[in-house]
Amino acid sequence: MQENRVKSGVFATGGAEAIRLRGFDIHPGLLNADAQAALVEELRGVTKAAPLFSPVTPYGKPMRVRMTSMGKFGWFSDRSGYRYEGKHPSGVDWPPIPELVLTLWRDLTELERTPDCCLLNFYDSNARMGMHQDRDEADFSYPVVSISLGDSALFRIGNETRGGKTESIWLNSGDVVVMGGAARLTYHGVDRIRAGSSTLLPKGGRINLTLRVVT
Ligand SMILES: O=C(O)CCC(=O)C(=O)O
Repeated sequence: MQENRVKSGVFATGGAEAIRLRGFDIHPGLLNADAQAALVEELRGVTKAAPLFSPVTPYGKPMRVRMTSMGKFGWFSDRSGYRYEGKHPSGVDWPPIPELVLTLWRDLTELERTPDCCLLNFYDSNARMGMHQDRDEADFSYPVVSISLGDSALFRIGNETRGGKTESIWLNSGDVVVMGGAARLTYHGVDRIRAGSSTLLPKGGRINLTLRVVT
């Protein structure tokens, strides 16, 4: 168990203690209901300016999640490979990362450096994400911070190499995960979404935000 390190008080419910699972720090319910609703409202503006799109893997397979990004860079994939791009596929700049999210990053990581990408993944009830490492960034000493909003997701954590035994945990709306330190390159993925488990998003589904230092 780890102490909940969030200091600003704008997010914390003051409730559950952090759970450490295979080096990932999971903060259950760190974003309270008001913070979740405020964030979803901001994200509505984000997806209006930089709409969700369905990327294709380098193998030509459409990904099951739809996505967009905020910040200086956005994550992108097509037949040329996985990478970060300076613009949305439509040619517009990626919208700025919401201040609420940057405050959360600063409070949790205590780092001077702020993320230059906030990737937004939208999962409908059939979407999932295969086991993978986040390794398109230049410096793995910076953590990736993940925020869950909406329906719950079964999150699987593996090892530093593909395969082997794994452990899973349900991530619920408002939960925040810090993937850093020795676990920064640990394989992880989402096996399934529990449809109807949250009322945060009127049409259902799940939003996951991941904050990344790219360069
Ligand atoms: O949706 C999640 O909880 C994880 C997202 C993820 O692994 C990623 O964006 O690389």
